[in-house]
Amino acid sequence: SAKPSANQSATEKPLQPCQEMPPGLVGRLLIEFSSPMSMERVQRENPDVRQGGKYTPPDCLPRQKVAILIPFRHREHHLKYWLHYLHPILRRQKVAYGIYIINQFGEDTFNRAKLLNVGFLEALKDDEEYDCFIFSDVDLIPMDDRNLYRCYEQPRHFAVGMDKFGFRLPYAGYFGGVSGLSKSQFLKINGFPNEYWGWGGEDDDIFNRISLNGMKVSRPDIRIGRYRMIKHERDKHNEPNPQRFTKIQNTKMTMKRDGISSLQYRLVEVSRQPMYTNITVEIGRPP
Ligand code: UDH
Ligand code: NGS
Repeated sequence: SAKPSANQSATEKPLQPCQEMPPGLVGRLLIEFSSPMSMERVQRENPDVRQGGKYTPPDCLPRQKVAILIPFRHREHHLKYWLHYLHPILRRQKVAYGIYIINQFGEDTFNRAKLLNVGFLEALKDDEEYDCFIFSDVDLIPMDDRNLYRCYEQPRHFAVGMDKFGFRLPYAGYFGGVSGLSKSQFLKINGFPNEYWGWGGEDDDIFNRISLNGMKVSRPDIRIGRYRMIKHERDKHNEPNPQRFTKIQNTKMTMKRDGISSLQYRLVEVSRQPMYTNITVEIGRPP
């Protein structure tokens, strides 16, 4: 007979696998951004989150280990709300997870997809057991905790009904906002493109990669996949990329050479905060 492990005394029953549909979910949530938020409050309300923004369910064996990656620069205000809402939701969803902020160093043009590629490799360096990667904008909060942040048989698009689009999918191939791929799905598409500088198109390129590699995007029901976006003005140094329309026509040719296989960056700092791990990275600038 097996010896009891450290967190499982002889008198306790062995942990059972977490249920497919966790019993503690509450469904539709009230999300608002008018009351002020502070990191102290987030910490106070989430005492069971470990240093670096890590969590493991105490009462069942999680089926997946999920790294949540957020592309980031100068959005501290949004991050507080994101952590305030997401930690309790993710806890109820009963997966093991870690939160990673991928912070672009310097003031050159922003590059969302390249930051997410960096996040994939750096999260695996931190913990090689991650088997699922969820990519979330910092300003998007799910309005229903039945929208389960985990990986599926097919690449997942979570943000199907955003308030700014009248809670509808803006177009059939939309893959923006919040998405998730297992490690093998991500590697199958050679990760994300590194060559989309500035705003737009990188999510469409990722959608193309998925389709071109014989996979099909899966989504939650539109009634469950609802999101609120924190309103904001366009950021500096993230202007619409004029090359995006021609680039998304060429995914089939570019995906083999441009991706996780060709990623280059310089790590500036990794710092473990109580509610998240901060990875600051220099990713260069457009040619
Ligand atoms: N991001 C940053 N910092 C930046 C730019 C982008 O953190 O300077 C991250 C952040 O996670 C953000 C995501 O990248 O949620 C996507 O960028 P975005 O929020 O700029 O894209 P979105 O489509 O907005 O939400 C585009 C500008 C809309 C202007 C509307 C003015 N009313
Ligand atoms: C498409 C963009 C996507 C973007 C989506 C929603 O047109 O990157 O709009 O944008 N594709 C191209 O520009 C080629 S939004 O309304 O959120 O600003 O995600």
